[in-house]
Amino acid sequence: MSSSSPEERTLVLIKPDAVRRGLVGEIISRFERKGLRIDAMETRTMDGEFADQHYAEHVDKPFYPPLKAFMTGGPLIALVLSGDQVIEVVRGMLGSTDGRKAAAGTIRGDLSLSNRENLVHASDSVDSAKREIALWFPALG
Ligand code: FUP
Repeated sequence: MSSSSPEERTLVLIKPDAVRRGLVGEIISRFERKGLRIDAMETRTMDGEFADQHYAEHVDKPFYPPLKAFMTGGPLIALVLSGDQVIEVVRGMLGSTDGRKAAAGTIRGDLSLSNRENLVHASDSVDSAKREIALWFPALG
């Protein structure tokens, strides 16, 4: 790897429940304290079409209609974070999908009691990070 190669990147969404509950600062500060860098950050509100693109792998699942309503129901914060093994590191910081089951010490484990309103999304693989960064921040893709 040449010294000019960028470090690994991931796409993170601080979801509408976190914005509504005033947890944006708490969540971003955990990422900063971990040593991750913020390469992009913007407040956005998703429309239905964009949600279908973002959640392409879930659109046919039974939980998708309420998930879509939740995710399009208010502003969220979209970020691109970078750092060593950032994809796996951030997934570990989030904890399991269901906040009721997520381990204490994780963002969802400490702050969420829901399987849907679970505060944060983060890319789950190199391929999904590439796809999601290109979708949300085409200039960085
Ligand atoms: P995660 O990778 O942990 O964000 O979880 P998934 O990709 O499996 O699911 C994406 C989102 O769908 C979750 F963040 C919350 C929502 N979801 C539900 O609402 N109900 C479910 O049963 C599973 C997921």
